[in-house]
Amino acid sequence: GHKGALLWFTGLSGAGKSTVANTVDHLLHQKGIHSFVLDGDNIRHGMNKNLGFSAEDRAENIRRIGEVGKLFVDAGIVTTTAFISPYRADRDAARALLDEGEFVEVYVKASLETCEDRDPKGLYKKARAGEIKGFTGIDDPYEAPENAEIVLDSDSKGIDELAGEVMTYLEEKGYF
Ligand code: GGZ
Repeated sequence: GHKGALLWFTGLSGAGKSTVANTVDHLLHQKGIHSFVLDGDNIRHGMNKNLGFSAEDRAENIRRIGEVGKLFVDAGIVTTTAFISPYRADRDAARALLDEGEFVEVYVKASLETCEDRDPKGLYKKARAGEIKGFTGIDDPYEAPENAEIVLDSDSKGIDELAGEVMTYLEEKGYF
């Protein structure tokens, strides 16, 4: 099997990227696989706290995460990233940093309606009210993946089932 891998989660705010990524991370740990999660908590609040949400800043956010993710993979760690990463070109640039098979794009697919209904932080409500400008899915684009290795149906399935689908993919493809 492969040593490291970069599991690149993408999807709207509220789709469940972080939750599924953390569950996968937990399941990998249980199997004795060295894994780590890169998400807003440890990246946007630290290394990338000088970046906002313009297209340029999102591109730079994703570029740095791709570079850091590559370092983790080179260290033999199965790494999950949980960022909206709305632009296809930015995701493809991250993919291009890794070797064939090391980059696994995981599209956490949820309709805008689902995400707005969940609205765990009340951000969609603020975006609808015009209090946040350029919110992904409301007045900023999300370019859905066309060739993601894994597509997770977050409209109709729960966290544990979706995490299980990621584990099954990794097992079937010989990652562990
Ligand atoms: C989208 C925003 C925005 C705007 C703040 N658009 O639900 P959250 O809160 O935790 O997830 C969102 C997070 C998105 O940061 P990412 O680093 O994943 O974005 S990107 O990959 O596009 O760089 C949301 C919050 O930050 N947030 N303003 N305008 N999400």
